[in-house]
Amino acid sequence: MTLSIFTLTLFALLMLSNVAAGELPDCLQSTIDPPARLGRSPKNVEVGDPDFQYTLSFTVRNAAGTPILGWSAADVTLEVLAPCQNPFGPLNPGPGLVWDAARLDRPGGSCTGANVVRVRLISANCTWYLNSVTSPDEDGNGSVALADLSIFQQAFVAGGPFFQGDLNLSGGFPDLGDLLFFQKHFTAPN
Ligand SMILES: [Ca+2]
Repeated sequence: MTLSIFTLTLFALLMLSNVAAGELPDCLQSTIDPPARLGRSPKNVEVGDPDFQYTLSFTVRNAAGTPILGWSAADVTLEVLAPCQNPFGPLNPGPGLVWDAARLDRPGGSCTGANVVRVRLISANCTWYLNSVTSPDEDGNGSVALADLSIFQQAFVAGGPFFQGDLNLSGGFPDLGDLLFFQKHFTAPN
């Protein structure tokens, strides 16, 4: 009987340790989407159409690449760092580890530079960096205005830089989709 209880206890402990090991976040498997660039806009909510709103999501995965559901949003932070205009942070995601349209309803601007965006998974001591920020508020003054259109237009005509021209984060050269994206933010109510 004693041996049986001991065996059961040992078995239970082994099962627990397996579950715990399976639920450890893996820094190499966890991902950010979109992976290359953060988008933000002072009109992100006012646009009112998910097709033209910036969001960012984070997926915590274990070593097997399986998403770990229900991870605490308090354990994940997003920061925009200098020299980007209007750096903010740390900013936690909402449910499902998504920085939704409201969370990214922030003054611009657009900028590039090594490691200007930092995402951290605090408990695992993991850090991810993105190297550019895109915004229809190109100049970062808090409004989407003609001065921003001028900056976008130059990137549109020149075919880059992407952080100023690829407003819809499609990853391609600036095109009519990006112009429409700008238009939506330009015309959205304040
Ligand atoms: Ca502006």
